[in-house]
Amino acid sequence: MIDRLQELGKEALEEIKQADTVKALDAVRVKYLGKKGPITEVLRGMGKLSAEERPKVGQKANEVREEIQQQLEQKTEELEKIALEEKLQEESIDVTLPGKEVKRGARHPLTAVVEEMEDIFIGLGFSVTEGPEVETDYYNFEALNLPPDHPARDMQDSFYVTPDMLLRTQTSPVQARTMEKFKGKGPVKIVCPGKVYRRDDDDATHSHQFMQMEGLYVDENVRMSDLKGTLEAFVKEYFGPDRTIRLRPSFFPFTEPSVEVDVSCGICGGDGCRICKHSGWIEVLGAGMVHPNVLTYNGFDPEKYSGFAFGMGVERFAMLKYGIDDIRHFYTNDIRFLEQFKRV
Ligand code: 2NL
Repeated sequence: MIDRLQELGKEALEEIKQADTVKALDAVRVKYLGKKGPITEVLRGMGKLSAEERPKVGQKANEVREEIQQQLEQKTEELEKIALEEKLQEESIDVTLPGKEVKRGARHPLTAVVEEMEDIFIGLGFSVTEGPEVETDYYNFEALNLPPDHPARDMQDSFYVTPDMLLRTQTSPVQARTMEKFKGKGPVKIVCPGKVYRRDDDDATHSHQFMQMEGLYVDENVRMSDLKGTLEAFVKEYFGPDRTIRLRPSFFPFTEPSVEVDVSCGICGGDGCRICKHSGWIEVLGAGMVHPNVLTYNGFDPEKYSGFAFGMGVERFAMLKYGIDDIRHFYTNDIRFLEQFKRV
């Protein structure tokens, strides 16, 4: 019996050695130390032994059992340690790895320029007002002193939606609507940015859809000098304090008198270069004193009120500031073009 126990012990230790999971070890435990295991069975058969043999076999059985128990514990500890290490290895994070790049978007350059222009005019006391892009003939033309037979109303020059509705050709209808809303009581001091549409063939300097920003100031005693001071302040803020403006006589149906506004060339400082066509000046916008007919049409008494108005192309201002040579860049949306304005 002692030999049998010795053998069982050997077998058990060998199986413990082979076991490579906690589960396998458990199976070994049940197999050798369980109630139906061989050692229990040997102990059960001890009744048949002589009084002399009994304690010897009992002692051996205990020894073997203790040995197995101890080996099981040790091996369990070992396996648990290996399992923990594997788990730690698996879950380890290399904090020195570079992070994943997060692609950031950016404002479209025209949005950025419109917002910068708005900020400047807000600083000068203007409010920002927007309105519909599909307009009636009345607000787009008639309210602005363009009678039905005026050449600017030629069907060939505008996108008509119905005989009476068209895509606005300038943002002035927003100003006309605002004046109407004010019911003849000033002051009205607004800038109106937005998309406008003209039936032009697209090229480097023309686009059938472009952005405009118009301004309107109607109050008692608004003078030409107010217009000049406002535009000069705007240009210095937008292009830089070294730049100046000059006004030249011009004509628009909605203003009288009307002016064309030039800004001094930022490349040559006024000496003359290729950019300013050797004149030292660059034409940037049109303006004038609001025509009395326009005041009357929109409910303001021209005897009591006067006003100035101006209109400028946003693309032109953006092109001059950032050295862009083709208006189509704003609308083809090549990512290589747009990415250059991430910090603007
Ligand atoms: C340009 C410059 C201009 C206006 C727009 C305007 C608006 C109202 C009354 C009077 Cl409600 N004028 N806008 C004035 C002068 C010039 O635009 O180059 N346009 C083709």
